[in-house]
Amino acid sequence: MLRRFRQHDRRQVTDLRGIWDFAFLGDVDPDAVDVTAIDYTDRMAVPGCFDATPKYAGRRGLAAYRTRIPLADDTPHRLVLDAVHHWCRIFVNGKPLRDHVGGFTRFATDITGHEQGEAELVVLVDNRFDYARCPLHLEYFDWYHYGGIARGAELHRLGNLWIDALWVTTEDYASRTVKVAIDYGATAPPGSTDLIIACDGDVVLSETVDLTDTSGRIERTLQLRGAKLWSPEAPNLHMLHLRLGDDDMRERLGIRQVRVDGRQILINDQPVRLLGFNRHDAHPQFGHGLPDALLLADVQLLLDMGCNFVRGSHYPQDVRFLDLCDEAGLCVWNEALGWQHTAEHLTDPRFIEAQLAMIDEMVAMSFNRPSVIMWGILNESHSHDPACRQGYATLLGRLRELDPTRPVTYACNHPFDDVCLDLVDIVSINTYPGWYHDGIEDIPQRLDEIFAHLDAHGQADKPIIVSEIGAGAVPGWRDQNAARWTEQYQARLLDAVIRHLFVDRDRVCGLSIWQFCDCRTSEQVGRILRRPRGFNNKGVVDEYRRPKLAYEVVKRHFQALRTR
Ligand code: ADA
Repeated sequence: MLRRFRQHDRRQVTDLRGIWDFAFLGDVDPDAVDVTAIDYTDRMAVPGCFDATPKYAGRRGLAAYRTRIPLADDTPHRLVLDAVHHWCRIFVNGKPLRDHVGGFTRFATDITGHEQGEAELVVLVDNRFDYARCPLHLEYFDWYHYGGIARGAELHRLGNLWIDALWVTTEDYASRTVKVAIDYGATAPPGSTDLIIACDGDVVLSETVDLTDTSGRIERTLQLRGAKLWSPEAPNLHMLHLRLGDDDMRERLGIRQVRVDGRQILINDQPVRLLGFNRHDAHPQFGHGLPDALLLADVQLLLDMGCNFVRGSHYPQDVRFLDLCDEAGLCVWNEALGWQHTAEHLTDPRFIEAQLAMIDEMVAMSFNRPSVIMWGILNESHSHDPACRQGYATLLGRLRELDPTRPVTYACNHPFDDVCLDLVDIVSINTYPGWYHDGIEDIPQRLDEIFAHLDAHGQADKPIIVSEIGAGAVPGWRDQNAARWTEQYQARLLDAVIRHLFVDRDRVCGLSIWQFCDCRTSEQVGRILRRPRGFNNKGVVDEYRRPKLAYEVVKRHFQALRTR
């Protein structure tokens, strides 16, 4: 994928981003489509979302994307797509290779048994809501679900021996000790193979390994003396370059350890106060397929406001955005896709299976990013319903199994009767005093009531993050009454929130304001009637990133707090 560095020297990688052939097929069954008989009457950008373009705005159905791919020889090749929303089926030369459920995560399609030469790649993409086929994207969620090949696209020639995945873990930041786990694949047992690892150009390991199987894992521990540490204040990065036989891979490394200690979150044993926003990865003109420049512009705005934290609400983050957060020192809460799920979903094996698959992909695509400091799931789902507890335990358990190095959490909006908080390392609360209930003057009392209850019910020795709080402001709306929906009201509310959390009190170790930018919401009538313009207007910038009055209020507070 587009990385801020060249990831392979020896491996042949073809960047498939660009303009593909496109056809909107409409309300048809994917099983009824003859992909060899599609009339491609249009074209579409990849990355991009077809329903963010004028011709297909607001439309839902099956679409076909087509391009040509160079199969260099008959050795295994791998198509890597970073996100296809919400469901897709992959064809090479008319042959279906796989389906994929859910957007926002990177997935691979292996191409084998083919002939050398240029091949036709077709991706059928479906942005309809169909719980049976794709239980992850549901229409009632409070954001617009765009459809398309929304992020990167690459074709990798794997050859006969390849690095399948690379996992880099800081074992001990003080001694700069890191563990490197290399998963490899091969068409036949490779036998004696060179393994060379360099860090910032200096060889730190060179040996011959005996690979006796067609797949396996090689683990090595490296002590990178003199390496600099990664932290929000000093986001130092180093570059590992591996060679295994004829394959190679670069991966950036941020040496840091995250842990929870009592009410604090520590990075390299230093307490960190997380100040930031929830951010939807969306834009009216690009859907979820943001161009690189916009991703950087968002990071620059977050830094301008003095942020060191961003919650990727409510789905796995784009690896390009994470690369920028790695460099900027923005800590990221990365979460699996989910929104106000009930026991109906959490006791449905198909829903749990789809969630587990997405968690596996989210961890694999973002494991090596130092900016990702915590994992989340199931935003505001029914963690107060005992029938949901097993679902929470299963998903949080998977995260801990895949990655014991990062704390886990979920955003809870039932703080007074939650029954799953013992399962998390960090207690995260979504609450909207002064917006959905009460007035701005009630905010301190309402927040303190929540903290008191949590501390009295088993959470006294855990960090608390206020993971959502805020107010709506229609962009440009200012009024003498300064009531709800005005920019004045939003600014006054956020001023009161930040003062109480970090000036008057110190119980919480983090805040992610809801939200960074306005975003289009669902067109379901029950949702849109409560969202002026059909947008969630709680951003401190609008959907085109134009600042509201609250922007300067947050900037003044966060910048002052960062120096304290
Ligand atoms: C919830 C939800 C957000 C958004 C917010 C709001 O907290 O997690 O996605 O819908 O409410 O704007 O009301």
